[in-house]
Amino acid sequence: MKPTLIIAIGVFLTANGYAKNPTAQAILESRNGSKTTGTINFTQTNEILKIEYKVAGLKANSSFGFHIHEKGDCSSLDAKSAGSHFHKIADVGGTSKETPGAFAGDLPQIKSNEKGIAEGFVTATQVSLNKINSVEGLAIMIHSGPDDVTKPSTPRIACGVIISKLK
Ligand SMILES: [Cu+2]
Repeated sequence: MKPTLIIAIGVFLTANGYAKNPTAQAILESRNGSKTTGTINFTQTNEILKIEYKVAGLKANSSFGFHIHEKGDCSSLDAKSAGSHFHKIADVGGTSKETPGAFAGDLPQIKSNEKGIAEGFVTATQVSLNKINSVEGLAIMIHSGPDDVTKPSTPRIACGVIISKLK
């Protein structure tokens, strides 16, 4: 009887998000009349969240604000349904005039090539797929221009809800 019981507990824990390297994915939908689409894959390894992106339909050879926003709702045509940036962590260091404070969801910018494709990964430690500062169910956003804390943020051109692959 005892071996059967141990196996049953192991399956239960995995189904509840205790896998060693949790993963998630967001499929980007274009917003504000853009043609931007893409896929973002998330992998948590210990304290580091790796965020791999492949985005197409961008302006060529440019930089774009890349953030996690506080609500997993990309439904509005301007993507403002996703709210502000996720979780303020300091009073300065943010990415736009509207969000001058530093936010856990402020990620490094992404850059497009001559074909308007951005591909690569960034890592983050202020957000995770674990219970603390979890980004599961939130939105990942691409803006039409670079981050500039002295200016209002640029329009939101692509948005996707971050969905755990375990479910
Ligand atoms: Cu943003």
